[in-house]
Amino acid sequence: MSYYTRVEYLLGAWQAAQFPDDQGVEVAFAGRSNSGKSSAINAITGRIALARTSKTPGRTQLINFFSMQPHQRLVDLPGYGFAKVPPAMQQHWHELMVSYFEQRQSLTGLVILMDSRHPLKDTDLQMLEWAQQRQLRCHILLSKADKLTQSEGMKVMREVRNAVGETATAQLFSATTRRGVDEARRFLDDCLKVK
Ligand SMILES: Nc1nc2c(ncn2[C@@H]2O[C@H](COP(=O)(O)OP(=O)(O)OP(=O)(O)O)[C@@H](O)[C@H]2O)c(=O)[nH]1
Ligand SMILES: [Mg+2]
Repeated sequence: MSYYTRVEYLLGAWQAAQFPDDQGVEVAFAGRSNSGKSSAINAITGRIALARTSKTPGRTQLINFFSMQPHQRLVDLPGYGFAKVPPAMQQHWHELMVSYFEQRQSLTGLVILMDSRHPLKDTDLQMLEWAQQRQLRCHILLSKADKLTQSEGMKVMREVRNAVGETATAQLFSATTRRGVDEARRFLDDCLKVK
């Protein structure tokens, strides 16, 4: 059994003051609203309803922290790029994300979820740039790969790998079929070695 199954919900933070102690290591999951971040965390940890998923974009408004062991965490970030969110909320989201990325010493890796049918949007590129500025290891999950044929999947993976170059690694992923779970865990394993 994988140690990811030992994961537990820690807390949801609406402000930086609520983040758990900045000790140990953590990997954050970022991506557009509805890209499948919460579903990916559930698939990777093998826990069906650990992170709440929704058909309504913008559901996860908090930064949700989960821990496998003390000082070893996965972080479900609120989705970006959802136009129907009121401007004040977008502003709050932006400030919360900036303070998270600027402060968080324990952040050792970033997973960016992109719907494999709509990858590389402007907001995804901005997230990649933040990761680069922070010199964070970055891995792209091309999600919902079950919606693509084999050849469509290969094509999108080639395109994304070409576009991001050395900035990030990328793979196809499906929370529904669990395709790519082992590969995703290998990235997490590398980032989550307790310092
Ligand atoms: N077919 C398919 N649907 C998926 C997959 N992963 C997620 N979904 C669906 O996509 C929708 C959004 O998934 P979530 O995991 O809630 O997405 P999220 O990125 O956490 O969304 P926010 O928290 O709103 O930003 C849900 O209806 C999921 O069931 C997948 O691998 N395959
Ligand atoms: Mg979510």
